[in-house]
Amino acid sequence: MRLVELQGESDSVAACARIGRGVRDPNLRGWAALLPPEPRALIEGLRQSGVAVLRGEKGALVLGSLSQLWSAARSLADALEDGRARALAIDLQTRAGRVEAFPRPRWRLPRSRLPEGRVLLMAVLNVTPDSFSDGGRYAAKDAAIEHGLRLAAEGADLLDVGGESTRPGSAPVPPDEELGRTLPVVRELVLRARIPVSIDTTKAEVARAAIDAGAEVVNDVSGLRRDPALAAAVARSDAALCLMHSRGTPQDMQQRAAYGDLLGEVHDELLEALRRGLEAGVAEERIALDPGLGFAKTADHNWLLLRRLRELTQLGRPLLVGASRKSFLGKLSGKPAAERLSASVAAAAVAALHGASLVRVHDVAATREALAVVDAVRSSSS
Ligand code: HH2
Repeated sequence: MRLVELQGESDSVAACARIGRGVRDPNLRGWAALLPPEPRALIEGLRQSGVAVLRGEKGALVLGSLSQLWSAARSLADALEDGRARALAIDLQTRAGRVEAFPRPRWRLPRSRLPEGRVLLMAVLNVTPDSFSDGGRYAAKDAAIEHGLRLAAEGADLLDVGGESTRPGSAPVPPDEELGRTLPVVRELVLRARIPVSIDTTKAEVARAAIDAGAEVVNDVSGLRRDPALAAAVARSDAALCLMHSRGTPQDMQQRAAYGDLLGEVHDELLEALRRGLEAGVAEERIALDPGLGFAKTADHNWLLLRRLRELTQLGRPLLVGASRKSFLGKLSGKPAAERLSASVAAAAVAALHGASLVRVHDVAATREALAVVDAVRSSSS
């Protein structure tokens, strides 16, 4: 079961195909629940409660506003006798409530309290020789610390320190080298930056040392797929965790950018990542999720994820989105990474408007100004 937002013809036709309808209606719009064909009691109950139901061979599409879907599911959650039907009704009610919920769910960090009521900025600090946009600029410890302090002064809410580039085709870095790059920077910024520090790593060894040095967040671009010891290392501490969607490794991820149903597959794989974290003992309130723009995604996949990002809020966790300076933005303008500021700021604003709780950016001051506009628009009242 999953909620989908039908914004245009292609969404409508794809949703009809998903439920196995012979005739595909291009004119369906708004929110819809994609349900399995059984149990019929649930689908019949929803129909009787007044929402529109379309059936197909493989499932049913239940159309209505989020509040209509929520109310219909809530009445059925009380009334249905069949256990599976009731569980699906509760799931539908929960998901519709999550998409509507504002403020968005909190992300709990061990010591710092993140500001509430606005979209937050995670600033990128790559202590690497080869990152795609700033590789080599902050590879020396002092330059990295100085840059981190500047990003904090510009208004970042978190600093994400990385010691291994994850750009497509990048070579893996041994843990001791990654530690040598990041640990002195994490240690110093924890003392001086006055905002929480995150470690961007897929390795338990690096995460453990960074947490011991005071990092409050572990940002794992593999979504707990790469190092089986990472989840337990985070669970043993009280650190927060960001789980990003990707497939394969940076070496082969772009060959894996093939989806039959992009939103559905990213949703399901993020849910699996969330479950891996929960099963290892990380508290749900400490986990944020990220669709992973540019990771096992083509440019078209990234645009579609940005357009329909709101659907991922049904997972009930804060969403972090990183579009900053990525190559899909350069494809539009033909500009190199260092000249993608306007496009990056626009993408951050779109993500914020479509449900992101945090954006991961290189350019803090400019993004901050743009997000103030988004927050003002969103909180305006009639
Ligand atoms: N993108 C990059 C790295 N880490 N983490 C999250 N959660 N989300 C992202 O989108 C994300 C990320 C890639 O960007 P960058 O760090 O600038 O480059 P590189 O991997 O080359 O160091």
